[in-house]
Amino acid sequence: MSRIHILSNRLPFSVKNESGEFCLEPSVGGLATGLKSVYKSYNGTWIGWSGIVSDSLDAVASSQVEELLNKEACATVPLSQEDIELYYEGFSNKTIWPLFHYFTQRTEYNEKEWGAYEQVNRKFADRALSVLEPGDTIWIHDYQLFLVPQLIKERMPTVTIGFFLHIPFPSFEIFRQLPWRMELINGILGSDLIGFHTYDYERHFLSSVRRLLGYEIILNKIFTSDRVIMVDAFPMGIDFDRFNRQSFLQAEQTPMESSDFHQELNAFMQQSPNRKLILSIDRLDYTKGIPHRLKAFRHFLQSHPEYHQKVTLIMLAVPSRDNVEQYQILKKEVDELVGNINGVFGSINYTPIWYFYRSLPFEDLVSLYRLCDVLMVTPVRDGMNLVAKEYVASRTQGDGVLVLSEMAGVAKEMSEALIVNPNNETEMSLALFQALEMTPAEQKQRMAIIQQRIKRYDVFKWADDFVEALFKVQALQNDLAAKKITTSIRRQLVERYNLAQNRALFLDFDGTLVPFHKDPQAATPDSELLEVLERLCRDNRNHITIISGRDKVFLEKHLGHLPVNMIAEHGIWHKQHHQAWNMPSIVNNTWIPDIRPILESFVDRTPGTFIETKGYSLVWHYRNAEPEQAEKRANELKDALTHFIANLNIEIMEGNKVIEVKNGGINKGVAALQILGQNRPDFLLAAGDDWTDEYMFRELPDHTISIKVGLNRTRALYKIESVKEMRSFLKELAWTLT
Ligand code: ADQ
Repeated sequence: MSRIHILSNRLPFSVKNESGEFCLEPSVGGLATGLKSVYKSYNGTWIGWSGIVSDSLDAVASSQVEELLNKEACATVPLSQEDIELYYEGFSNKTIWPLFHYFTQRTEYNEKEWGAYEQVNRKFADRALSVLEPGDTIWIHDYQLFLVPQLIKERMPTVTIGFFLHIPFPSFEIFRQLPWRMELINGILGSDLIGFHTYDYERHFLSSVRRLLGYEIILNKIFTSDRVIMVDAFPMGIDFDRFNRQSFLQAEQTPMESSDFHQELNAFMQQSPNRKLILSIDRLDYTKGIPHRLKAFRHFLQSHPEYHQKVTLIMLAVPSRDNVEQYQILKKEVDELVGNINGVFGSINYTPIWYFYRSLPFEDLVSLYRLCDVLMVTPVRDGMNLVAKEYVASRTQGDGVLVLSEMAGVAKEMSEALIVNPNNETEMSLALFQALEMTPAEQKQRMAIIQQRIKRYDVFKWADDFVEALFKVQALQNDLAAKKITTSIRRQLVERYNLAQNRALFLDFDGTLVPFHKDPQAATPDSELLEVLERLCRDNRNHITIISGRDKVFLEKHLGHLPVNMIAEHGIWHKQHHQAWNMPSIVNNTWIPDIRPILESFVDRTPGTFIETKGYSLVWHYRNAEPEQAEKRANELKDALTHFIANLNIEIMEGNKVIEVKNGGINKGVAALQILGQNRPDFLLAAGDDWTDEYMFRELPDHTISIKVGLNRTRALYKIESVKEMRSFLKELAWTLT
């Protein structure tokens, strides 16, 4: 079984210096716990930054830290103060973080920080490569390391790479604003499996891939020229049992056994038994909607005076990224709002908001989750939000209400919560009222459903699912690669070619000999291709046929000077070399005036599409159109045409980003057999890239060396990755010494 390594910005330990002695303190967060179980059981290493800047350690100290971490199967990536400022606080948190959370006005674009991001990603990749062995698996985490998958894949292609994004992936209209969008997207696509918290983020990502790179996407698989990449949603869970157990434990504790914080809370509740508590917990971040929540609470107090003295908001904000100016500004805004609300609605014995700007130990966090009647999680954007899940896991009493923003990934899993729009103060205030008034029976009913779900899909199940999907993608790639022409198969084919005395080669044009181009008229043979074809033709044992969907004018213009056979329009026109073009089957084009207006109406309604008129067929091209709209229109067009063609002897054929209407019964398979005639070659090769070529693979005799260019399913005997590879193979044949 292959080893699985983890790569993340931070290692799952904090390094402490206690009176000159370094020691490690393990992170107890859910993610660290879930992933520890993965890398430990698969014998891997966790690679990341230790949390101490390298300039603050001398050589002896840094090797001590390194040694301590090695004992825990961790490998460190040293980062300097400058790295942290430019790569982490800079590009990661001033560019990607705000942009991916839709805060375009806060997004800064800084060349120097981008340079540092690239350079630090390279450091992470280098460190990973020093640990990785061919065939290993690595799971990379989050937006700080977008470029690493590609950097690893380029240098060690046999490593299986998983990538999980913990924050939202924004819609294309947002993502496109990034000057380095191509670098970022190509970086992620070095992965074999890409995971997001929700289907929406997955959808946005696929849409960016489609628009920026034009790769073929079938369901959740991306087909690049040489690989297939799987994309899926894995909603991250928490260590449910840990919160649940702690909560049960606290229910049984005597006051003396519990923490000071817990005792203080209990004392307060005894003095004010009718007080309802609302909880709010986040890192102090502008994505979390803290000011919005405070304003909604103010709105609630204004509209419900009957609740004065009867409700308290406990607001916990964990200091976060406080070196970044925007976070300092937010802190000031929150301080002022809290002061204002407490000033207006408070009295000597009533403080509406208890505000804590600090982190709390786990036990105290659970005390709060247990004690508070309502949890308000109302971020303006949040990848998932684990606080909501932790609250649910801690409600061993079975009651409690969640007021949840629809902008948090977690809302997708908790439709039983009260779902609100965080920008709608009135709605949030109403939801708060509804939460406070909800009967215990209804609370329990809603909570039970959520609890079941969160318990089942915990962080361990999440990690297991991701790992299982990694194995699945490995198997899929092996399956797709099963027909790949290996070096030894290639050698055998060249040998067979050398021994043969009568060779026939059927070669498709677009996608096989030349790559696709936005403008089909610009996809012409270049000098390299012409040289290969000329050279192949020079050997009089070779009979080359270019078999294409192109019209005869195009083929004649670009290849007419070569002694090759040509088949145009998928088989309507034939030309044996040195002879004139002829039409071996009876076809007509009287249907064209009836069908053309249908295609024209689709061109009018779908910008970027156009009609190509060949002698006996019509083609609607949609490669340059907005991809999602074009796919939809392509289906509509097929539908519309089906009604019309029933009584005409014509058929619809779908190629690569084209829909072609042509005479029935004519295809590349029939055409290839006609060209072959009585000839019985002892080396017969057919190569093509799309399903119009599958006719050829089906009709030609069994001993044909059929080659599919690309990775999709095929009836061909072999697959070759790309046009480039195909050319290299043909070159080898052309230059072989016989
Ligand atoms: P975060 O933005 O950090 O995570 P979240 O998922 O809510 O957001 O996790 C916060 C964690 O910090 C929780 O485990 C919580 O218990 C803890 N915490 C918060 N306040 C605390 C306090 N005062 N004291 C102690 N602990 C406190 C990013 C993304 C999220 C995504 C996670 C995981 O922004 O959208 O859910 O990663 O993928």
